[in-house]
Amino acid sequence: MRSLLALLFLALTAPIALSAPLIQNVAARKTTSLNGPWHIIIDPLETGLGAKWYLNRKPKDKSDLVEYDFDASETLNVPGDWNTQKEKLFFYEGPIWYERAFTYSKHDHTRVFAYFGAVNYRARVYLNGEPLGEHEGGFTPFDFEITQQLHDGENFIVVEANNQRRQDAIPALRTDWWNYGGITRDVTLIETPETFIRDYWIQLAKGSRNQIDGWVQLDGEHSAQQPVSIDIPDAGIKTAATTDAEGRATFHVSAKLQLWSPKNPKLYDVRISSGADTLRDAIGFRTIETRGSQILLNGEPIFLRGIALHEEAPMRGGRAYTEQDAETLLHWARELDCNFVRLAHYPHNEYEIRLADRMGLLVWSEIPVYWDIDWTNPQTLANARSQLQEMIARDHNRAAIILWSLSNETPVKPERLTFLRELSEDTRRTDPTRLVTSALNSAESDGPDRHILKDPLGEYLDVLGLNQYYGWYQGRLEDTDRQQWTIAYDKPLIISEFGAGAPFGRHGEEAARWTEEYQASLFTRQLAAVSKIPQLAGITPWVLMDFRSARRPLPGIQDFFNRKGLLSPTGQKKQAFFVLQKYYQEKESQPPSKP
Ligand code: GCB
Repeated sequence: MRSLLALLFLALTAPIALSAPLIQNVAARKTTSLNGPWHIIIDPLETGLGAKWYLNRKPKDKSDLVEYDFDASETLNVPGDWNTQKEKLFFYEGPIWYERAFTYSKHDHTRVFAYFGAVNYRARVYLNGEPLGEHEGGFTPFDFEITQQLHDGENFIVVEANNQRRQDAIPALRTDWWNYGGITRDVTLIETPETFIRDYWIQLAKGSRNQIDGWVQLDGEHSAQQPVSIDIPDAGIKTAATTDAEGRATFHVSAKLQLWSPKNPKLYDVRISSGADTLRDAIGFRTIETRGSQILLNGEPIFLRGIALHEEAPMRGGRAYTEQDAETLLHWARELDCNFVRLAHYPHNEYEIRLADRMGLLVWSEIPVYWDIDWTNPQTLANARSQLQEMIARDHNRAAIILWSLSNETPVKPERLTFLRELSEDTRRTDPTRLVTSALNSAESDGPDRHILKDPLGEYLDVLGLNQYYGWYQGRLEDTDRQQWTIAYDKPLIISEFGAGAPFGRHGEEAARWTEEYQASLFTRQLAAVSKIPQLAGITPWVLMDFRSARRPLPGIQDFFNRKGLLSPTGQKKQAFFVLQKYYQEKESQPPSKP
């Protein structure tokens, strides 16, 4: 029994990601990009692992049998999904082996790490034929130290990327977005001193507007008892701390700061140094809390004028991964007069978060615990916990992020509550400074035209998200305005989704589905209805731009796109865009009253 319990404990606590703790702020370090063309071998029968393709072998002589050859194989661009780069891979799900040669000049007294922004979904990584490790989770970064395996001169790196869906994975088998596979974000080699600043957390102390609480984590042989300095010249802060036996220096410093907000997204130049390592970051300081059903930013009530979006590339299609993609998407949100975005349904790339920080857009960031998953499987829980930790680890210095979302539209049942309660506790332990939310969808009927939200998960959230599709999946368009929702908690509510499908340019009468008129009318009616909910603290309608989904085959209308976007994939604005824009402009001119 004891060993069984021990096994269970191991299974519950064993991290799925076998990579080391994340390296913070890659852009500020000495790096070499491995972006560009990589050779690929498509491996639908999963031959590569057994046949050790990661050895990248060449025939020794004319009689030697080697049945693969990366050098002679076709290429895919990294970063990028494979589905939109080659037509034959459009629906492909399974492993693809990537290989790329590079030269490197090694330096004494330095360490080198291979950092992957994201690989969807599972990655096994090898350098010069040696395994580095593996990683599960398609939207979070990971890194491996390669100091030992790296050669001075010629090297080759091999990645097996596998986007096979699995019942026990996160997400599981069904999603309403495209399962874009491959090395979808930047690949970077990072060079650091032997002892270096791996991570740091510099934010206002919880509940305080004039005290910065922080820590700096060193990594390396000489990380204990080391001096660390943190300077914020613009705020007149120059402080020092010493690391403990684990290499962590903590500090508390009082500060007179211009607080970060959508109206004044002030970022301070922060300089951290220790020994041979120095880093700079641009960090904003703000508080976020709730009081009853209000969300308070820097102590003041704020209404979140939001929009939900996928990480789908505007104009060219496929997974978004460039700074330019983020610029286009977030500027559309800004044009709508948003101060808030819901980044659905998984952590988006770091360019987007950093841009939100600079633009003053508040962010809801989510892990892909989506619909029904394998709630009772300890490996699935470990996987969710690890994706959650990685999401927080990468972005914990970003003022823009105010909400960590644990899940989207998960069915109410006891095993799901146990699972999500665990994630809620993890989030609070890891980051007590931000709010915890989830997009719920279990409002029940409470009489004619009345709905009540009393999902027991609400107890473990700071802010409730509610997705409801009255007028589209449920009920009649013309009855939408008079719907009423009761919320069984005295907590802020965000209507985290409503919407209707319409391809750009498809017109007809208001009552006709798939027309811009129907969509615009639904927006008008939904906005009228949800505005009456007393706890309403924000809205993120579904969705900024049409996005690809294999669940949406209707020819001539969907063509494998979810058409609930306010914009077409090439940026044409539908009528509903202007309905929401007008609502937000009016909302902005009547700020929420102080209690
Ligand atoms: C939802 C989901 C979202 C879908 C959307 C839809 O409730 O949260 O991922 O794409 O509905 O369009 O059906």
